[in-house]
Amino acid sequence: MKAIRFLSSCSMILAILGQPVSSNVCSTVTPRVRKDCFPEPGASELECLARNCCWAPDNTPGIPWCFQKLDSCSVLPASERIDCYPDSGANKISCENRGCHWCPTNHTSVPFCFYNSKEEAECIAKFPINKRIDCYPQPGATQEACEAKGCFWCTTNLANVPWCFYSADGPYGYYLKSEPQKIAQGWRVLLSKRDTVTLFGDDISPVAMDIEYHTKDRIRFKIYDPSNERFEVPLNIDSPPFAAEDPNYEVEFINDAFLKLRIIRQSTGTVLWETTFGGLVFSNQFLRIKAIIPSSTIYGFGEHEHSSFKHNMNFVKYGMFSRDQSPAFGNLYGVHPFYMCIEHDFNAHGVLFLNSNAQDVTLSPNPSITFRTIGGILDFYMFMGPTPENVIQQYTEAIGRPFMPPYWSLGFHLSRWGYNNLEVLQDTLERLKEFDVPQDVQYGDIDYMDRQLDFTYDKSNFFNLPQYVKALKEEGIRYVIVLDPFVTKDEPPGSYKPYDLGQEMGIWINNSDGFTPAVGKAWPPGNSVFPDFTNPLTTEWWIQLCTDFKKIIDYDGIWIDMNEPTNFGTGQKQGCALNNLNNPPYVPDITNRNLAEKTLCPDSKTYLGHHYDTHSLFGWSQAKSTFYAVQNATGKRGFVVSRSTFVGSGKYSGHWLGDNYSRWKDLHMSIIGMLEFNLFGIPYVGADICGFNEDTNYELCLRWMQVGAFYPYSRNHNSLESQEQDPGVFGQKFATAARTALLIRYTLLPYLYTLFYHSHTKGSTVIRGLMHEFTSDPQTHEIDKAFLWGSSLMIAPVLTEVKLLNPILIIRGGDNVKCNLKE
Ligand code: MIG
Repeated sequence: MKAIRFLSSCSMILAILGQPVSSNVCSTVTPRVRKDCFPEPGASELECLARNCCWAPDNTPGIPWCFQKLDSCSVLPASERIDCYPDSGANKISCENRGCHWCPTNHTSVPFCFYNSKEEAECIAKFPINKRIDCYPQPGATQEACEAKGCFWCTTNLANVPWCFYSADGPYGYYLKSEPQKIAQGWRVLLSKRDTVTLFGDDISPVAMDIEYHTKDRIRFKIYDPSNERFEVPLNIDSPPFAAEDPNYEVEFINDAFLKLRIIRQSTGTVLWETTFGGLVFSNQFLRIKAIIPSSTIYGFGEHEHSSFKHNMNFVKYGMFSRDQSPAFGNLYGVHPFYMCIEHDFNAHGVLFLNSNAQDVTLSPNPSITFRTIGGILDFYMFMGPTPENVIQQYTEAIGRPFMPPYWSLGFHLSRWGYNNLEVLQDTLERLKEFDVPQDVQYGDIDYMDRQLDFTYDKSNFFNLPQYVKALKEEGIRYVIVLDPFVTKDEPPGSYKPYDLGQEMGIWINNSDGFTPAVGKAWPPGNSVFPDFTNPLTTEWWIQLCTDFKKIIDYDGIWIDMNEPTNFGTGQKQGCALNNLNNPPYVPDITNRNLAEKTLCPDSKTYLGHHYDTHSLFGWSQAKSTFYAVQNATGKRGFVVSRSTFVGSGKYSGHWLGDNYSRWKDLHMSIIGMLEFNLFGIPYVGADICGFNEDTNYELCLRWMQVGAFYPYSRNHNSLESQEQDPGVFGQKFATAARTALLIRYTLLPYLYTLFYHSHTKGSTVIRGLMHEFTSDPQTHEIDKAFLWGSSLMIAPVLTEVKLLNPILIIRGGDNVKCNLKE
């Protein structure tokens, strides 16, 4: 075992002062990059301008009307720039690390690296931005409130640099309480809090940090409360009894004026992670840790819609808390606090932050990453790679290897919400057959159900569904049913077994009292209760229902939806009480900063703890139960796709990227989403081909069929109100083109199946970015419009509209109703 080394360090501060300035760049700030300057309610133009911010109303929800002046290059005429880098060696990175603006021009006489105001220059001189530790993470900071906490106030035009802060070099945060102690798996360190600054009170001290040398390529470091148990994610990653020998990493503790932890790649000396404990916060409902990382080439964090695979590190903040949310900027259905980083010499490593509480992460250009969560512990795992594939293999070794999908599930799947009756479903499948479009799987969405009640079917509109499913199966087409997690409590007693049995078994999520069921509202008539899949009894209940239903509809797999879990209101019917779980002092940067919105109150009780802690685990725990239920019911390998996922879900389910839009942009985003889920250990992934929300069109849908033919999970799915978009509906020409693309897929299925086998046995990705295979070529690092199947096949699709030479407008139906736009 390597000893922890104790080193000392020193740092230099540089600063230059300048002159006052003023200007207005508001019109150059695009709505998307606006940074809120008036987070509290009731902004008016006058009050906004008084803050020296820009005012521009915008109808898009979530876009601030009052925002900071951010376009730092044009804030000032170039001649008025205040030089920030009179010494030599300025470049974008060195300049921005100093906290200044980097805007090269054609005139060498004006500074390229500069301050925009005297105030900024003075602030940065005293408090370099990379030494600022946010002292007011919640919105609405004012100078008074800031200074009352004992923190410094100093505004800047730079995006997301804290205005209220303390200094990384000051006597803050935690210090070493006693010499590190050896434990069997590594080291234990006790840290004590200095009581100079508290952000939200309730700070825990001392805290313990364990550093466990799990394998040669996996190290864990966790900070926890040694005297009280706190919530921990029940993932059970193997923790070997003794420290691994000859690890590929080293750990350094630097007990200088500022206590630091470093994790270093043994072979190269690269510092992969550096934390200064002056910035550590470990209070009951706010935990924060910041790490300096070795490069800004990072990938991962989810579930979000990212506009590029390689992250923008320019102070981007991502919230994570599972939410029923169509892809948009914000927290989506699943939670994956995992990233992969490519170092300067092209080695790769990965980091998991194993925490299920509502959280957000900020990526800063230093480069650094700040993690903030409102519960649990700070539990990190690092995977040493050194190739991107090795990183994911090591990651899935820890969290669980992906399930082995049945061969049939690699074929083409067809779905929609709103066939509404069996005839429409039959007609749709008939035209696929007529045009010889291959199809292996058909779905039943909630419209097959009787009044959207799980484990029923609509006996009038889908009268012959059981027989039809049997007939499909004779033709080799599998059938997958959707199931929602909510169960109505308002059917006549004795008439709806899912409720009656669940009630008898006591398996619902409860209110805060721990025994009355939490009641919300969802699709089924009446009000609904929510099964608690963290309770092992719930799995028994679910297996029984799924097995019973298999005798009625002979399904082959289960599609689990709405499992964030979704509730149509905000919290239970009666609302959420005022308490510290429902109203924590800090709410991470999640949509509308509301933990109960579209779900249950955080103080609801599940078997494993409060919903506050377990909310984002719902989809994961349900996927696990459903996987066993499908195996039990079908006696086969098991096929589950889940909307909500968490770290480790890939062991039990695949995933589709949710309710996307029939827009060209979404076609590109689907590739990024798939690449990310391959990093998350969920390689069986795809987006709704042709787009879910809104009407698609001929060209978009055709291109999407062509790209979708190479999704690991290839399913065309559509929403209730949208025009039909199956590959038969646009007529012969379209169908032939779709068939051609799908036949390439079918020809390659043995290769795809082998890739899944490797993912299941070794944890490899199935589709991967070009950077996985050509890591040492930095040009590949940003490529996200093309992707690879394994190591040997590149797909470089058309993702933009070219207005097909002979554009065809389809109204509805087959060839007979198309008309040529030019005619
Ligand atoms: O409130 O089951 O993401 O794929 O078609 C909508 C109906 C519920 C959301 C899913 C979508 C599905 C739809 N569901």
